[in-house]
Amino acid sequence: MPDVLEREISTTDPANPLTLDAIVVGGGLGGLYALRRLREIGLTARAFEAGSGVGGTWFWNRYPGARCDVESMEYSYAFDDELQQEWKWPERYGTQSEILRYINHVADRFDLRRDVILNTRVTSAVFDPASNTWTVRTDTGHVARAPFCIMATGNLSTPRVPDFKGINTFKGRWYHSGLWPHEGVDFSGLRVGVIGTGSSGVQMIPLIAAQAKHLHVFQRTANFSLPARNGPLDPEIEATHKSEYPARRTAAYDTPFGIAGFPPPVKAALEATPEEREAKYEAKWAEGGSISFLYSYTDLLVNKAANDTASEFVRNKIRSIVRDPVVAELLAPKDHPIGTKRLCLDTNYYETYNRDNVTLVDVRSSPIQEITPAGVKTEDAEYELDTIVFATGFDAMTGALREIDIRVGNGPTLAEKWAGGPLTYLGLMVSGFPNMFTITGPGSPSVKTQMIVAIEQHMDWIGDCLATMRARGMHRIEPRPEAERDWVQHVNDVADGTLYPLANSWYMGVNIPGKPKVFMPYVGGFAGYKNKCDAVAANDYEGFVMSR
Ligand code: N01
Repeated sequence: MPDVLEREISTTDPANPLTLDAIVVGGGLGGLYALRRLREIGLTARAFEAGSGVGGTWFWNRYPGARCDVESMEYSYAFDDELQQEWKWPERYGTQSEILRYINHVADRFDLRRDVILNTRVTSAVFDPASNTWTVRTDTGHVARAPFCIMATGNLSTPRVPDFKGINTFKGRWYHSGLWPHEGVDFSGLRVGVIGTGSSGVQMIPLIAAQAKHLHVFQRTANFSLPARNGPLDPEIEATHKSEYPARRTAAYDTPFGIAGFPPPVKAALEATPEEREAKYEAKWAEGGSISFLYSYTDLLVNKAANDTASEFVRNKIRSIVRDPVVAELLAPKDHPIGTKRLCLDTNYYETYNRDNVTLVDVRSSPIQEITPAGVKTEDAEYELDTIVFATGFDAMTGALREIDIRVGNGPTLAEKWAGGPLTYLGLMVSGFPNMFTITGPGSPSVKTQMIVAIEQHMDWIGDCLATMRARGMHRIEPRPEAERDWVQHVNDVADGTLYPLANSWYMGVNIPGKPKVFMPYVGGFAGYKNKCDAVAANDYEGFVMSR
C-alpha cells in the first residue's frame, strides 16, 4: 500500500491535484532552503526538480575543475550552527563534488528530500484570481495547486549552446559545461576544442590541457582571471572561522557582497602613488580571491581611471606569465574594465598557454562560421577536433523563468511582461503576478553576492511575509505597479553609476541573441538592499498590496 506521500506525489490526475500551501520550483540551494523555511512556519510544500538529484547548479556543472569561487567556509548555509560547526571543508574553495555532497547531506540531515519530486520539470504555472490559487503542471503530468508559488529556479540554470550552423553534423562528441555527463569525460589522446573563456572555460582549460592530445581554445573575449591560491584548508583558519561563525554570518549582512572578513577599502586608487598601488595589487594577487582584489580601493568599480590601474596590473601579470607575446596580448583583456564581467579565479590558467599542446584561437578577429563534421571552421581556418566543449554560458537570471508558461488567467505570460527586460519589486515579486515569489530574482543582489546568504535572506523575508499574511487572515499579495516601476528605475540608476554597463556581459543579457540589453542584478550592495527589504516589511509591507 503506498503511503499518503507516495499517493500525493504520483498525482497526475487534474481532477485530483496535489494540494499544498506552497509549490517550490527547483531543488537547488534555494529550493531546499525554501522547503525548510516553509516547514518551519507550518506550511505544506513540495519542490519540483528537473534533475535526478538535488543540488541545482552543483548537480549539473560537473566539468573538470568545477569549483566555487567563494571560499568554502563562506559558501554554505548559515541557518543551523551545528551544521556549520560540524561540516568539514577540505579545501579553501569547494569542488563541485564536495559542494554537492554537502547539499545532499543537508537534504538528508533536515529530512528535506521527502518533499522534492525529482526528474520533473515545471512547464506551466497559472494563477486563478478567483480562488487565489496557482496550478502548476510538469512535463511528467503532475498537477499541483497551492495559493503560493516560490520560484527557486536559479540564475545560471539555462545552459546555452550558440546556434552554430552544422552543429548536428559534427562526427565527434560535444558537451556543454552546464550539462556535464555524470560518468565524466576522458580526454586522453583526443584533439579537443573549448569554446568560451568565462569562469567555466577558465576552470576547465588547465585540466583538459593536461589530458588531451591537443587543446584548441576558441576565445572571443579575453577575460580577467586572478589566481585562486587554492589549497588544503588551514586547520587554524578553519578553527578560528568556526569560533566566529555566528558573528561572521551576522556581519556578512552588513557588507556589499554578503561576505564578512574583508575590511572595506578606505582610499581611492588615484589617491595612492603608483608604487603604493603596485604594492597593494601585488599583495592581493598573492593572497588570491576576487573580492579582496576589487576591495583594493574604494572606486575600482565606479571610476574608469582608477579601474585602469588595476586592469593594467593584471594585464602586465598575464604578459609576465605567458611566454609568447602575441598570445599574451590576445589573453590580456582590453575591452572591459576589470570586475565588470564576472572576475574569474583560476589555477594555472595563463600558464596553460605555455604548453606545447595548447593553441589559442582568436575568434573575435576570425569568428566561428560553422561546426563541420571534422571540427570548427572559422573565417580563415578549419580545426580538426575529436571533441568540442561549449563553455558558452547561460541564459542568465531570467532564462529559467521565461521558459515556464507563467500567467494569470488568460493574461500575458511573464516572458511577455519581461519582453523589454525583467520588471520586479525588490527582485522578490512581479506586479500582476500575485502570490509568486522569486528567490534571488532579477533586481536583487543575487549573483553579485555570496549566493547562499542571498537565498537565506530572500527566503527568510518570504517566510516572514507568509506568516504575517496568515496571522492577518490575508490570502493575496502583489507589488503595486508604481513600487515596481520605482525599484526598476533605482536598479538601473545604481548600475548606471558604476562601470558595469561598459561590459558586454551576461549581467546585461547581451550573450543571448534578442535578449534586451538591461542590467539585471542590483549592484547597490547587499547591506543596503537587506535594510530596504526589512524596512519595507516593518513599514507594513510598503509597496505591496495584501488582500483577502
Ligand atoms: O559562461 P560565460 P560561464 N562564439 O557567459 C563565449 C558562474 N560560474 O559558464 O564573452 C565564441 O561567463 C563567451 O564569449 P563573449 C559565474 O557567475 C561560476 O563561463 O560573449 N564564443 C564567453 O567567453 C559565471 O560568470 C563559477 O565574447 C562564445 C563564454 O563563451 C557564470 O557562471 C564557475 C560564443 C561564456 O562565458 C557563467 O560562466 C563557472 C560564440 N558564439 C561559472 N558564445 C565559479 O564559481 C559564447 N561565447 C568559479
